[in-house]
Amino acid sequence: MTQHPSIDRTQTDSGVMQQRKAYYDRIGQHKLAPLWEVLHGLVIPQPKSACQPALWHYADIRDEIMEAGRLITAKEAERRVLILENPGMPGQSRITTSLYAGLQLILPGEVAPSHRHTQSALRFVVEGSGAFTAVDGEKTIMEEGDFIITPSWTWHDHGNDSDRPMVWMDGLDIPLVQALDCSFSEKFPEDSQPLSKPTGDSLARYGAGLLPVDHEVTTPTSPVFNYPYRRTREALETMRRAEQWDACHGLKLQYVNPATGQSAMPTIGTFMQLLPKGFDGATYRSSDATVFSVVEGTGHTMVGEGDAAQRFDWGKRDTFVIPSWVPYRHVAPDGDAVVFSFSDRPVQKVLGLWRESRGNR
Ligand code: 1HN
Repeated sequence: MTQHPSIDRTQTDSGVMQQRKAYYDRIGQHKLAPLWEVLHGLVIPQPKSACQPALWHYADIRDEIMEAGRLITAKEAERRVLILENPGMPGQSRITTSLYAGLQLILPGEVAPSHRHTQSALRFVVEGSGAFTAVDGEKTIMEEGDFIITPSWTWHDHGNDSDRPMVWMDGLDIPLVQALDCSFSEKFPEDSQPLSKPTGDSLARYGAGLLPVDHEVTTPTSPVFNYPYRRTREALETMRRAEQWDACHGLKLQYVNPATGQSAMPTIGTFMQLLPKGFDGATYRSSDATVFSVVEGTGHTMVGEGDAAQRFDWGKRDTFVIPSWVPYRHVAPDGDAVVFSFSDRPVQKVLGLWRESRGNR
């Protein structure tokens, strides 16, 4: 077999390497680079993420959250939030590769001033009762376990007229929007936006299994912006009687936009699941890294496989994150557990990228 002299193996390898290096330097001057040096890192056989599994016990961090309340006001901070930073991506303000999460504190009497941005946000109430958020001219009072949406480019401000601190988890598509270079934002001229709708209007109008007769879908985000936990919990409690348990998820529901049947938010999928007492889940993995927030009960999640497996023991108000394609299984030995979660699944699905697998496949 004849070979091109320049890649003749009889030449010393180091000679070839030197020639290649010189070549790479030369083409670099033309803003060119050799794909063959990077191809195997670009197109890998399965996800290998910088995102690491991580767990935040609320009891370990609550004092530090409250300390932030003594060090800076919500108004000065604009948003007084401790970022839940993935330990595999320090300094990058992200909990997964595509999503941001943080814990926001709002004290009695405080206001977080009105602004809007292209990033979509969710709030998941972790502690407290009676604080409010206003979105697009409507106020909603928030309770533990409520899932609230701030759609892209809607004015939003928060306040706390209750007599207790409120802490919620923020989930935003910041890294996703950053990757697309389409962050826009602006401040509202006053702290609070004017209210144009009665409290509860959206839930009544769009969240009662009905829609206004002439409703037209103009945005991908759900017109319901507070999904009260009371209703979600009741759905799970009624459905459990059917005893149709999923081997991996127990009883898991997804929040939907009632006007489209799609996910409630276009970029973030949101879920609530019930793990009944004694649940010993089968192994599961999916390509959407997922953030979990425990609403009720205790349990543990086995993360990873073999010697690398970790056990995350969790209880009420704890947060944990499972990276893309890392196998895990949930266990709830001591009682019922209810767990909220979110991920970029809707984005992966619309792009035809999403995958899941069950068991040890
Ligand atoms: C934001 O607007 C909020 O409105 C919370 O409460 C967290 C993190 C980054 C950028 C904007 C909020 C945020 C945020």
